[in-house]
Amino acid sequence: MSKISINADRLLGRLRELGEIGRDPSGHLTRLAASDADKLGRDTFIRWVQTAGLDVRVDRLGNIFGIWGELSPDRPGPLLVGSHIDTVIDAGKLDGCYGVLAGLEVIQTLMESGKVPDFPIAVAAFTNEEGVRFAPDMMGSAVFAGALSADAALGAFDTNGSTLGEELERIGYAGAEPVGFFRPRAYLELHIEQGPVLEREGVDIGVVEGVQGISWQRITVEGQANHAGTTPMSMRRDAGVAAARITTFLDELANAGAGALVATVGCINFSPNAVNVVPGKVSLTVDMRSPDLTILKSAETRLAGYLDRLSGQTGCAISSERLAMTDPVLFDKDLVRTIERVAAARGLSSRRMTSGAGHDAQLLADIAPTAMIFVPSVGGISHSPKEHTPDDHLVHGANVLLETVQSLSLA
Ligand code: HGY
Ligand code: MN
Ligand code: MN
Repeated sequence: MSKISINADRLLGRLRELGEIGRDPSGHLTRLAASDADKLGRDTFIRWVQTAGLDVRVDRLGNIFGIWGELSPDRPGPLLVGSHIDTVIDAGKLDGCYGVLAGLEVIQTLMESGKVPDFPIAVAAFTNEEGVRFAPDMMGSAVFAGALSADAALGAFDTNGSTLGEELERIGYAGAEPVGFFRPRAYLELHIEQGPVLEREGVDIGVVEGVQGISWQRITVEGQANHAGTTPMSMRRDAGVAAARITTFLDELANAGAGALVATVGCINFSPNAVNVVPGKVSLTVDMRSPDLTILKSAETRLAGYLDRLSGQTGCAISSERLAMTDPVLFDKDLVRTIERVAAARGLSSRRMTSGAGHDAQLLADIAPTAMIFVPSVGGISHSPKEHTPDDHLVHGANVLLETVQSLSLA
């Protein structure tokens, strides 16, 4: 198979251009799912997909697909590449976007090479991977893979009381295609590592064998709002104190897990949130993860037991609502080996690893042979404007995706 390479300037230019869409006046980048900024990002991606000559299809969840070749109900589906273009708050410009734009670049490069694959190849931008505005995360891919009903997803509320379905209608991305209108023959996702391993070890490519499990909860603590000066400590039911103890409990639980468990409280809201009022109510979110489902479930049980005890100690009513639970997955062994072989053939060092971050691939793995390719993250930083990967690494990763797709689709 002759060696071809992607058009690096085109990919890097598009990453920069998409990375400027959704910046606020202070320069923070935020494109939450189904927001106006997300619409602008989607419109830009579709413009590039159309320019490349692909057939654009959008499903009911707003998942966008650019397809090269004819889908046929009586033949296996397309080889699918992709990721997501929605972001967290004050985000970097690579998380998700790199996999979508490199996927488009790979297809465009193959089209320009004059090679004709044995079957269709498609690129996907899945809706609401981050789950910041509408829970759970990986929502578009979960519905596409049949792990979540379209009605449940479209009925998810954001904090303003809007549903995802209403917002997709509003931005013009409530697509005509039924969810799951095709089944991919395989799925490959290129992504930044978002962790410190590859950089620390000086390795070019992460060959991802699987993704750890994710448990999200929203915990509500109800105490009693009261005067911060006159109320004796013995009479207080301070929801803020209970929330602080939950946060430190989780930190101690994770640190006792010797790396097999991670946990954080990412959001916390006090009510009435006034300097001179004992907080009457606190709402907080819990994100726990482990590659071992037994450890993750045990952590959930330990937390539930702690909340019961804490309620008795503080006199606060404490309730918990599950926001997301995605099991750990292992990827397709043959695909993993192919990626490893391609990296070596391109003179790149690689190492096998498990993803600490959740990805659409975690859901696609249920319906198709799936694997992921990582490139290093500087300082292991992501979900931050400091997120960065040097251009040469971005190009290496895209060429590994290209050659992996070639080896799967061109005899
Ligand atoms: O939360 C995650 O791991 C992913 O970035 N959605
Ligand atoms: Mn991502
Ligand atoms: Mn992310």
